[in-house]
Amino acid sequence: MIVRTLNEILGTEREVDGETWISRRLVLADDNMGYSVHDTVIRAGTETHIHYKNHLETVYCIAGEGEVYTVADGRKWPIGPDTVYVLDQNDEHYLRAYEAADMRMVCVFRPALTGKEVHDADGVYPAPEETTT
Ligand code: 9YT
Repeated sequence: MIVRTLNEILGTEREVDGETWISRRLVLADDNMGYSVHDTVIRAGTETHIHYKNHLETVYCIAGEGEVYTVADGRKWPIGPDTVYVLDQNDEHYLRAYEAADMRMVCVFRPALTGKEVHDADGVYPAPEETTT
């Protein structure tokens, strides 16, 4: 069994700063679970363009308020505590955190991230070289 705390990964290479967000990667590809799990803070007052063409992501919001704008249908989805959104179509979107407070999200990626990824200019993470799923 693996046991890990947020506190012990803060300040290590498992903590990745994407400017508008900071991702604390609790479970990664080398744990061989087929998915990765991140505790991610979205900085208040920011907008992030995201298009995970190579990954599926589920995001559960536990704090803060914001919205997701999905490009394909032009819809705005309010996101706040106790709300999950599921990017089951590799949906291109804009994630906006309102000014009042940072958002805190639990993110699950399949296939798992290796831990080194940051978004490219199109909001994409590169495809994994190999996956366990
Ligand atoms: C919610 C979201 O997609 N934020 C961007 C960062 C990403 N989830 C990560 O790597 O933790």
